[in-house]
Amino acid sequence: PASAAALDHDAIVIGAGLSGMYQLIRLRELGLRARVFEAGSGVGGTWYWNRYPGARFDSESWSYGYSFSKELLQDWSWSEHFAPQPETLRYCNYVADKFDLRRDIQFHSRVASAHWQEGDRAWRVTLEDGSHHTCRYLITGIGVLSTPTLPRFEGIDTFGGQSFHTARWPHEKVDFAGKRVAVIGTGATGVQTIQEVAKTAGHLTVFQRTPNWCAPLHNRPITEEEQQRIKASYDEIFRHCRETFSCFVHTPDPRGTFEVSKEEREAFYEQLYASPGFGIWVGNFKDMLTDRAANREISDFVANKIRQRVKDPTVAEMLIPRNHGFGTRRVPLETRYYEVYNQPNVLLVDSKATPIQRITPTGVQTSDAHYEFDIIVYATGFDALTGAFDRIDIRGEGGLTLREKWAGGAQTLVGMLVEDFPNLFMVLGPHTALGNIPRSIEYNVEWITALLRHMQTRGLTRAEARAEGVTAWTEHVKGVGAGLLTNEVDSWMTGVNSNVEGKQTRVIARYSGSAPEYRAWCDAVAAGGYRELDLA
Ligand code: NA7
Repeated sequence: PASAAALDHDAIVIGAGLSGMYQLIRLRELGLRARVFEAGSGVGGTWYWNRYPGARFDSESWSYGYSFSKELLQDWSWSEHFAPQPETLRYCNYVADKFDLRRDIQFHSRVASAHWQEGDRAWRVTLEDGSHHTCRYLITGIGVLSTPTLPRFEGIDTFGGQSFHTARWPHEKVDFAGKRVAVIGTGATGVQTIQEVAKTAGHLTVFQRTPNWCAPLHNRPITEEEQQRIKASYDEIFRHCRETFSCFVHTPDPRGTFEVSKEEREAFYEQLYASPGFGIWVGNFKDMLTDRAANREISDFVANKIRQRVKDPTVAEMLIPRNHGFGTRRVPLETRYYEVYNQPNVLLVDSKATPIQRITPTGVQTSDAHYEFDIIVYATGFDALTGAFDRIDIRGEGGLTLREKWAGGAQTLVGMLVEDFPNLFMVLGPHTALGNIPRSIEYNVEWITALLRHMQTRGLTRAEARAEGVTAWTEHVKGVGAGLLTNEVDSWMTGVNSNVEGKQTRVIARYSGSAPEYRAWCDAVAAGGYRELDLA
């Protein structure tokens, strides 16, 4: 192998979002020379790119920030229970400054390829500008929802007005006042965008292909007294998050839906509907996402809420999902979203009944009408989970590409390593536990760091997942997803994206077990001395 001195860096990290920034901090602690390559002009990842109007947390702010530094936790004060994107981006910049991260981050640097050189035991990383950089370890922090996808509409490039994908929003403010605006897409992003744009747009047309089950966010400012309480209880907050299913502050109710009377059930649903955050999704009766009849109960409850909130009964029915139950897709959290459809300047178009046929120089042509617009917003989502990996030419042993390796579905060891791709470590790779993302990121980074430390102390420089380890892990991932209604529905969580070649059918795209279960597996690998890996 090449000596460390012969390599440009000990480690290269791709991405300066929450994953990359924290990984950099930990690599420095190991005394490794690390370089972070970031495509954007600043840190923040998701919070750097997603500048669309209304972008904000659906996780409680005080459960979302990094937990690794007590000082940081005391220094930083979130202003709202669910902070808006500009504040989160400020937070990311604050972290970068506080830990002096920028000197190891190279911005405007998109990684084009990464090729493993077995002889050197090194990765050769090439940026889009053609420059090459070698390193022993390659760590990806490229996100699970970071590769935006546009619809494959004919004429999409011919539109004469302004058009934006929500995740490629300009840094300058976009003015909607008096404009005729289209929003295409009604996922979590579309919902946040629509409720904000509707405040100022001259006229707003929403193109909805599939309605989603939304629930109230109930955001509000954090009072001074709450701030003090939050800062005094961070240890407890994060301990609690570690124990919950998906690291949110909410815990499922231990009761089954039909163990309680109809009246009690209704009262519980009402209470959840009136409470902030994801409680109604991840703090509901324990069988909500596994028992069809239980799922029907909560779906009927939310459907009635929509009927109460939307004045025009026809529009209300259009907004109620028919083909999937409540919570089986990501639940968009909203603030007066349904009331938007009571505004005289807002029109809801059913894009399933009357599909968009093409984009014209002046607007949108559907199967039955032409709509004229000044601005088109594409809230059409991402090539999720594997999309960011597919955009980089990653080649492991013998020149095998990661795309080829994963052609039949992603296969990993604990979502962080891939057989035939030595010294490649993925923070939030496919099949890692997701949920409240920074909690998952911190765990992944710490696990990878512990592995590197283990190798360092033994003079080892090569780590590769073993086939048996990958098989056992993949079987586990398949097993934990069985019986979950979420996995019977098309969404990014099941690997479906109508705009991406080869992503038309459902696969086991993500880990759907609990975070504690996930960590137990990973911890066992470490405690057992990494027997699922070949270390040399
Ligand atoms: P999502 O949840 O994937 O939503 C994308 C939306 O765009 C969804 O309503 C899609 O309808 C719609 N869409 C996508 N392509 C088209 C075309 N070609 N025509 C019409 N409508 C289309 O992405 P988000 O950005 O909202 O959220 C992603 C995650 O980011 C979210 O879960 C959060 O955790 C953060 P469809 O439902 O496919 O019929």
